Amino acid sequence: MKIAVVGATGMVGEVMLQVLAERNFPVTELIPVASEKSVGKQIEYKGKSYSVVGLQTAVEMRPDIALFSAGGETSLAWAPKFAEVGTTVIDNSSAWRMDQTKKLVVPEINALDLTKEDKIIANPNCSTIQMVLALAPLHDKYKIKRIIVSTYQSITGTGVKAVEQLENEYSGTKGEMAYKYQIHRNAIPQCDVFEENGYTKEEMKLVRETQKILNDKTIAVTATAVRVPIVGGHSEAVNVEFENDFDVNEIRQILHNTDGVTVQDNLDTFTYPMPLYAQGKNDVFVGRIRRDESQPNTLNMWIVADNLRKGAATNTIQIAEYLVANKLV
Ligand code: 11C
Repeated sequence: MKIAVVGATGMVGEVMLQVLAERNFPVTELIPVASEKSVGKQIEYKGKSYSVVGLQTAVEMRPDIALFSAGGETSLAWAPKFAEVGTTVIDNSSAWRMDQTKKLVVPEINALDLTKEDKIIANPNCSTIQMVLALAPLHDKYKIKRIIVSTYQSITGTGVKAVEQLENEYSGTKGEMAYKYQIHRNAIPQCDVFEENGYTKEEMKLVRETQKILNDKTIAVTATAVRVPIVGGHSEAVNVEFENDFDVNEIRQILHNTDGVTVQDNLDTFTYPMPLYAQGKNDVFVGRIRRDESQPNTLNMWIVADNLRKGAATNTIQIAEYLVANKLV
């Protein structure tokens, strides 16, 4: 497979290259792509050096698959150009997610919907992926009525500028600010920009993307997304009300049997997921599974994942693996 990584010098792009290598993805030719200012820069892949090329050059090279993580504007402008030359684009930006003609895919949930005709495939937002991966099998069994989610999101979701801001704040160095406020020793109740309804874009992604991936517009979702000075991953406190009653041990068993989910839930040993330990792992970790005693059929849990892995690079590459395995590219 001739694989282009668009945004190869960015944070997610770098993890994409790592995950491709780790999973031994069948790369016969690697095309690292970035904006004009990075063209000619060298990147390493499996011990070999590759020169970064520009977008037009990459289109002309007609890759089989292009993994995009270069922001919404680049995706809107360039994904169709790749698709026109026969490349299948898997896009990690928000550009195509809510487009009715595009599939929004978490492979463990809905990869079966993919066909050869899907030339631009959308990868969901990180905070959505980790939540729906745990909720999908529970929705199948008990039918979700309503989700209340509060997130504690890693600064790596914002990108390298935010990591630099936190490092500067640690060391007391002056530098460029990625956020309006200090993030060190702080919690900022704003991820991304505000929409007209008073929610942030990140919060509304949790609403809209969840309904699309679980293919059920009746699921009510309300979210509060908070940025915290953490680098390992996103954490989420999820309260979910079902139509039907459940047994907590059965929930634990269902999650234990779910591909891509690791249950870490033992109060005797103080075992529960934490971003420090999720970092660098591809799984979604679930713990603190317990009944919400304040109303019927309602569950609380704590979901953690490395937002750059399952929340971005790993999910994108799993989609690519599915396409290859099923001869859809
Ligand atoms: C964050 N979820 O942590 C964002 C980053 O729509 O793919 C990814 C934004 C997106 O701020």
